[in-house]
Amino acid sequence: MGSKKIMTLCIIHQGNKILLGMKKRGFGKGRYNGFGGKVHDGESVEEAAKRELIEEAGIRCKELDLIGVLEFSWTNKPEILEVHIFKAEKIEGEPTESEEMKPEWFHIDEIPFHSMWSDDPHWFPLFLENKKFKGNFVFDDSDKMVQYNLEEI
Ligand code: 6U4
Repeated sequence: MGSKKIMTLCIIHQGNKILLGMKKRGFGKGRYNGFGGKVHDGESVEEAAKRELIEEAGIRCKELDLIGVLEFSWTNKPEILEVHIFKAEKIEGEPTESEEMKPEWFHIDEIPFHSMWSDDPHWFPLFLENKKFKGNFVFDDSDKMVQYNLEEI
């Protein structure tokens, strides 16, 4: 039986810069990504996204926009991740390093795709233009992308 985990991913986008974090431990270690994690029992997906922003980057955010939903799966395991991707513009507080993430601002022309998940170059252009999307990506056992579908909605 496959199990589906609902997760959040939140990227701060202010003008021509975005805030990413270098993941310091666990799943996706050594890659830059937005902030996020598993949705806990009893909280909404948006509440989870806000909680993870506080926990991982030390910033609060009142308004989040859901831009995309992506499903990630692997050829060698039954797990499926359903990741809800949010954008925030206004934040309260200064991004602060946590045990899990080291936050860093990037110009949108210098996004470090070579150090990110390989699906990111596909959907980031839509994200940056506020175009809503959904899709799914399949990886092999070394996290190489072997198949994908992506559509604007
Ligand atoms: P918590 O609740 O923080 O313990 P945990 O199970 O540790 O959650 P975590 O923090 O490792 O999850 O979250 C993984 C993060 O990586 C989520 O924000 C979703 C994101 N993610 C997973 N696969 C991804 C992929 N292929 N591309 C991408 N982000 C991905 O851009």
